[in-house]
Amino acid sequence: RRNLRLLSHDQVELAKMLLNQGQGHLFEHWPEPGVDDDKKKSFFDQVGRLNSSYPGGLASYIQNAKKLLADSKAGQNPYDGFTPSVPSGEVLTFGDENFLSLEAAGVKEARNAAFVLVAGGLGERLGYKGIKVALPRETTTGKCFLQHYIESILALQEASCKLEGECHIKIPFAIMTSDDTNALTINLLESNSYFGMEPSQVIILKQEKVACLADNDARLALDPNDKYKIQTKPHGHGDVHSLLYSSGLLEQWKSTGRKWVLFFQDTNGLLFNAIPSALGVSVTKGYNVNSLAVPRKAKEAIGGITKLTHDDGRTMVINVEYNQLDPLLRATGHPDGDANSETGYSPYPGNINQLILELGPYIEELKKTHGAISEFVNPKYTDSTKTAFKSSTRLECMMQDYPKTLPPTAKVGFTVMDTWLAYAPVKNNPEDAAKVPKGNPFHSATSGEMAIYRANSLILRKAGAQISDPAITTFNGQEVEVWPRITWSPRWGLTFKDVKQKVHGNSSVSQRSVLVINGQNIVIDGLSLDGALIVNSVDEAEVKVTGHVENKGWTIRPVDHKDTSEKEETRIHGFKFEKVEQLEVNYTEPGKHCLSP
Ligand code: UGB
Repeated sequence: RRNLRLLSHDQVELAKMLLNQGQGHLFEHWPEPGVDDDKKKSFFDQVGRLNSSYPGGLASYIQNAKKLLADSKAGQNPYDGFTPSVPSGEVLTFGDENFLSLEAAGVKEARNAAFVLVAGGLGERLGYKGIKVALPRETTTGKCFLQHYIESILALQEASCKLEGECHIKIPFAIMTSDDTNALTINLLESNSYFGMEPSQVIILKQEKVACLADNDARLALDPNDKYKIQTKPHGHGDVHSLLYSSGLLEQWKSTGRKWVLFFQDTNGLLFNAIPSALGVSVTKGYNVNSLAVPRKAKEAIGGITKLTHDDGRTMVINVEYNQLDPLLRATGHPDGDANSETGYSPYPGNINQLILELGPYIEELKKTHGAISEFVNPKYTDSTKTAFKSSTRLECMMQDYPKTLPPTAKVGFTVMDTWLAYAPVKNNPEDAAKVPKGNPFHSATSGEMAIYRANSLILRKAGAQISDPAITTFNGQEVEVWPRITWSPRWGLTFKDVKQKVHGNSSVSQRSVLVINGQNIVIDGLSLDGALIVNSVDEAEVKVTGHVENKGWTIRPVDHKDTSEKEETRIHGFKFEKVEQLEVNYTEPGKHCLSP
């Protein structure tokens, strides 16, 4: 009590709140005033931060925790009373008429969009020391994920504005960071001039961790190494909703005419292949919520999009996380649980956590919840009495749980696309990836990069070019398809229509080839490539690439992930290129040019 004199008025109120919430243990060990006073003040600074960063403050956090911990102790399943069934949604076929028209609708609408990247996770499963968005998306050009995302947004902005004649809209791009990723993300942006984006377009929102819980009474845990500090852990990617809401950004976007908010994760190098058509689906179907999905292999570590019907008649279409889908199915008359159907895939589409929300209804919903979304708790108990935890726990939330609180009138849909086109995350370290059951995706740096080449090769094939079949090679214990290393800048091939206009059917690329297309007005017409070719051009140049290009090219050398003489990025990829011979051409002057060796 005497320590209260050290505190400001607001801090005294926080202390009272903590006492009312049964948190007296946090300061019962405090010595008399005069000892550790600075530490006591900084304790309350931290309490203030924890209080202001949670919707409804720490008192709400503690109340929510008490309820969720009691439910967990009672063994209550959040899906009790719900029966799962396979929902219906849009299933797109790459390259058909419907796909092309949805892409066109999406590009048109992009000028009304805002993008949000959740990049606060450390990526423990990948075991990479740096931030994941700084990893190369592919090592042919070495461009990192963040550069690719920014260039893709800028390409969409440009294409969308062109349709309007002259327009000067800048698509906003928000990035959610955390203490683990914030400084490195800002540094990556600043040291690369924001990869060509205007700095004012980029908004950084840092998520805070939440207080750890020591027991079933939701008593907050003190840091084992510092008795004047509350232990904290990440709350999860669901924080993005409260941050967007409390920062006022959503209202600002609405006032500047934005209509859609597109959320995405840190390491999916194929994602922007899916954005134009998925946004087209949102627009044409009028979806308030549109989740992107891919066919899912049973037990794959991605959630399943599921229709849940409650005994009382309520229904919702929601992601059921992979560890909960199997028990839910078993408990509701599916003895095989999470199993593949005769198609070889789970009947539940796999959530890839790319969400498109319609801004108006999104704001209205968050006003009701003050940005809070459904949470869960996952304590590890010491024994079956469930009275004590092995280590402290905390509440968690996931961004895809946003639709859980929506009224039944909300239009919640999803869009399924081919995995090869839309989804290749980099999440697993080489050892874990090598242990993935045969037939399931590795989700490693190796598979993530190879997926880029496969997608680009298949897109060019669909455009009519002859692309050789892949070789099968093993890197870091993972057997992967190695397609020709074809990459292009987003401005060159934003949509399939763009690619079709720039690639003529009389072109061919051999398996051992490398093709880098870097410039907007490059047309591949009658090219026969067997080696490495890099074409760079300025916008004002119109370049036709034709004729037979043959050279020794680039060879691929396997690198063992344990080989510490190599850079960490190279080790997790499991290979590196040796640039033996290549043809690189740079068109810097306006006008028509022809590369015809
Ligand atoms: N992230 C944050 O920004 N903050 C956090 O506190 C935590 C994460 P993970 P996860 O891709 O297919 C999700 O760890 O959560 C960011 C879906 O839940 O890579 O295990 C982090 O930086 C799952 O349904 O994935 O699984 C990253 O960008 C499925 O869709 C993102 O959140 C799966 O992703 C995801 O974090 C998937």
